[in-house]
Amino acid sequence: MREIPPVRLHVPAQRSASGSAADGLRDAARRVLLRNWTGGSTVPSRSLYPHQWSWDSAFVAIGLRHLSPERAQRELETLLAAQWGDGRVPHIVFNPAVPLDAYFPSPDFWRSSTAGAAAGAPADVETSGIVQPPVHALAAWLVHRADPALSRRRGFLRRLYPKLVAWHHYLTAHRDLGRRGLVSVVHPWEPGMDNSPCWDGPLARVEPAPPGSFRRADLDHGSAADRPTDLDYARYVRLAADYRDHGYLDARAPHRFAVEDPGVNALLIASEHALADIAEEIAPEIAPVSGAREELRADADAHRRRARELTAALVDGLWDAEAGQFLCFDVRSGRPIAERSVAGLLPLIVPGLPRDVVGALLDTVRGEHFGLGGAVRLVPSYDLRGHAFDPRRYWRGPAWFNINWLMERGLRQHGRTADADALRAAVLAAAASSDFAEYVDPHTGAGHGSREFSWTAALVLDLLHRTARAGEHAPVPAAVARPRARVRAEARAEARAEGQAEARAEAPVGSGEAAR
Ligand code: 9WN
Repeated sequence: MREIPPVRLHVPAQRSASGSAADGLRDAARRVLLRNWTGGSTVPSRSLYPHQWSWDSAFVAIGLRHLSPERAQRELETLLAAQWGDGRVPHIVFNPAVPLDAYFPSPDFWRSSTAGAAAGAPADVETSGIVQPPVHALAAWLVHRADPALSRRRGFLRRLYPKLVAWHHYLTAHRDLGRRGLVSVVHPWEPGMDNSPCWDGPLARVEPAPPGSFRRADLDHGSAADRPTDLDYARYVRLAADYRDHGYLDARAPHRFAVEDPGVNALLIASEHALADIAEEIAPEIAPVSGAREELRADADAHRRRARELTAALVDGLWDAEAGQFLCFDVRSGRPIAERSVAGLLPLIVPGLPRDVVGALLDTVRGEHFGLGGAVRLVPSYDLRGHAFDPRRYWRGPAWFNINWLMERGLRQHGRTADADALRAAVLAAAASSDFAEYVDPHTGAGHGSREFSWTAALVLDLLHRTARAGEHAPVPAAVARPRARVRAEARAEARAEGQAEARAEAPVGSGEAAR
């Protein structure tokens, strides 16, 4: 088994003094990422999630690139080293040094290296058998942009590109369960929004695993009032066990839960655009004699074409004009799911949406159901007026930092600069006051879940970096200020770590300038 020993880094204690609030926040975020780094990747949280998670690592890499572009590259490389032969990128890569009872379901539940052998699960590392949203190509592109010279020297994009292509191919070839040109998720953990009210209907058809047949580890660290219920867990377990018992083979598994989620599909589209950029970027690095260079240029066109086809399928299949947002679609019942999840707003990051769709989405973000700029400062995960709204329970209302980071990009991409600036400021304030919480109550900003959460810290670093480059003044609370001398010394160290990081500010996701 692969060894990823936990490393101990010296992290100076936080001090209060006169450094600027933004510097203090940056410094605190940096410390979180250093603490949560395990030598080849980052754990989402030392207590609740002590392994590597797929979409967490993508968001972490996006922030880590400002601290160490090389670590950011390694974060994604470590994840993709655990990719399966059929192209899937598993949602968890287990650290063999962590005791089995630290997280459930543990490697002995998934048994990937044996049960997943027919699907090409690696023999030398244990993983889960399900997936998470495909943010990785987008992350790889952003990481490359932080230090293109280092990236070229390490062959970062050249090595990752075929893996990312295989990953997208797995999703489009094996997961179009509804045969509507869209990707389906087969477990509530796959869209990353585990306990969304959108899953209540489809999950109700799943027979729960017997209560005594498993032991949850999450309640050792998290409050039961925040986490999914035991009944939800029993159904999660049943679905995962059924998939495993069918060799994780999509053609064989019963997939009693199959849902087209607009968030997952939107992220796939954004990542297809990023793949086009990556193909164009690496084409000149390939020897002209082989013909591979021309192939890559053709690949770039194919990625853009696929992105357009997926966008058309997204609008045809999941747009609900009356709701003013995208809805999930229950493939088993053949019906849309009448719940407003923030996943239905994430297509704002997709370039090339019809104008009326964009207009309606922007109205919905600020309207009564999501209340941005009115009832709330951060976008909630679920309808503020929904029957299942709960401001603190997992994905049933709280605001999450990765989602708000994506929404900020979406708003900015569509020219809503004032809204994007306000959202950015609110994200920074909530992260600072909650000690980088996993998520917050959208009304009060009170932190919930674990603290020192990696993607919260990483995305704070990313927002601060872009703020500094744009010369903007994001209002940041002074909760984490510390001495100026230390700030300067660490800024010098950071500059060294960043090496030749580009001084160019990023343009919005997608567009011709995708994700620069
Ligand atoms: C199951 C790690 C993950 C996130 C998910 C979040 C939560 C796991 C859990 O934590 O899910 O994958 O045990 O609840 O919902 O988005 O990737 O941070």
